[in-house]
Amino acid sequence: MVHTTRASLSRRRFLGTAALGAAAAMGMTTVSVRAASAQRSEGAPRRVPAVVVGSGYGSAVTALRLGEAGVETLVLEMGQLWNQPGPDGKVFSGMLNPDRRSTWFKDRTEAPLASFLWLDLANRDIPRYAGVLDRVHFGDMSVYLGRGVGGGSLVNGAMAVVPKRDYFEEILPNVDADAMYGTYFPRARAMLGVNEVDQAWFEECDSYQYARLSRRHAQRAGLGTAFVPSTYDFAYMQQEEAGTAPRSALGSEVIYGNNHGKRSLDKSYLAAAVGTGKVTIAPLHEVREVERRADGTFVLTVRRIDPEGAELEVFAVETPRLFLGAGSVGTTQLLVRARETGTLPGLGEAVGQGWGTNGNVMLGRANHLWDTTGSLQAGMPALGIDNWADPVHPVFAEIAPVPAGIETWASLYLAITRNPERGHFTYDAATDRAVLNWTAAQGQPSIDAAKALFDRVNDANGTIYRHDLFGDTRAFENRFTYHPLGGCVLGAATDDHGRVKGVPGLYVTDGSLIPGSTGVNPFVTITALAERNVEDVLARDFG
Ligand code: FAE
Repeated sequence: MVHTTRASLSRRRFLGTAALGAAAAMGMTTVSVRAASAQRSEGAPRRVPAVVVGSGYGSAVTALRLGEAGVETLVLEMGQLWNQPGPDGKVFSGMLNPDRRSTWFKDRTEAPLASFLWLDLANRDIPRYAGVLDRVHFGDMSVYLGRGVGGGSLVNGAMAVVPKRDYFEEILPNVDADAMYGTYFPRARAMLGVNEVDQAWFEECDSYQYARLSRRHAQRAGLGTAFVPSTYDFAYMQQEEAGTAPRSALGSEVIYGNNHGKRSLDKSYLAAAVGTGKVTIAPLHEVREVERRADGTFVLTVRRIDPEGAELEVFAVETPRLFLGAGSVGTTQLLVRARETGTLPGLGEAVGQGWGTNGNVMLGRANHLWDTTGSLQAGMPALGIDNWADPVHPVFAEIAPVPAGIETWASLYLAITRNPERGHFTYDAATDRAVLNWTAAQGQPSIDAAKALFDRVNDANGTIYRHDLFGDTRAFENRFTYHPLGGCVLGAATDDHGRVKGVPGLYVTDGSLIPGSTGVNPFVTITALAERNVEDVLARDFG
């Protein structure tokens, strides 16, 4: 691998950040260091040495390392480049009054907290637009996804957690854990800009009163909590609370993007990738189809749209090396469709298998009137209830905010549970689309685990569940996941470094490699695994 010094990396980031900014201001269709200064509008190159599909965690790592190795790389991303202010002077719209920027081509927003006191207060009718958050529906399960240059990093809660080593070894037994914990997790954390909350400030600030309350309630039940590192800049958050910087995490901004404070991938890996001078990012370019010719060249059918959704062109890109980083859903859908329609005939049956929700289940508890959470709530969680050691129902529950701007007397949690159920993708010829097969019953183990934990918390505090938050009367919401994982599992659909079995030159780099579960929030694992895999691929396949 190319050795990266701190100085060369920050120069690359500087160049790349400048290019990303210039591209947005000039309305360019592709972003690279050279294009940014020279061309106003240029179609994507038609034949390139390497293509990366998507620009989330796996893709961003891959693009940077390919660029550093001198490989001309084109990143095709279906979402927008998010750094152009709207009429209100902001890039993203907030959660309290979302507009079209919030949501990927829908008529109404689809917030995870569907109701409050059974009233739909969070959602708005909006014009269809290439907004930043998507909710993809498949029968009993829907999946939240980030859309844009930076993928999930644009919309996520920034919780940057390294999985427990013994669980990591269990889910990915063929991966050398010494190398992961000694080299790749630290590398990923450094590159992502992971930082820790100042604990003295945490104990006294207004914005984490809700987390301290949940910790107290957990402790009464004999449960421990753990601080959670973040890619949100906690020093910036302190300035927000002090009133010396514009509010973002403290201004009810999370799932529709943060206007400040978030170290999303466009500010870290992707800026550095563009700064190598070898990587071009093409936003609003969706890969519709992947085909492999007899000579081994991949031919991609690419559709370019404008932010309102009008089709501008459909064209082909050719490449001998194709890296799929379209996320667990995107990558798996592309591959299952390609296998079933015969465009990638070498693909095996393991493609489309081993998909899971990371055991996600959301729930709220109703607090006593004297136990206030506070109206100012940091949108980025900093604490979790860690009961993963429980032999029957392991749970890691993030203490989530309710950033409503008013006192709600609700404590909210996103529980990550150890759910052994797995879904799979099949091809639906009628809609020409690969679809996820997952039933409501498969979510029950997650509910059982979360209930076991939070019954204890409620019993110890004389509290009850909230039944008004999810659009009906249910207490546990597991009809969606934030953490889709699997579909092209490492060591099954691919070799042990993400090379797709049966299709030379094709690689998977994203969350679809992880078999359905990480036991913690997944992006650090996805990033570290991509670092490990691309190092091996560059060493062996790019000789
Ligand atoms: P991902 O980041 O999803 O990127 C895939 C990219 O590919 C996207 O930009 C797509 O638009 C693009 N794409 C898809 N299909 C195509 C196509 N055909 N052509 C071109 N482009 C395409 O993939 N994880 C944590 O660790 N901590 C958290 O606090 C956390 N909070 C979350 C909160 C929310 C609301 C959500 C939605 C997710 C959260 N996650 C969190 C999950 C995390 O963001 C997710 O695991 C990663 O983003 C997945 O990374 P991938 O590289 O797999």
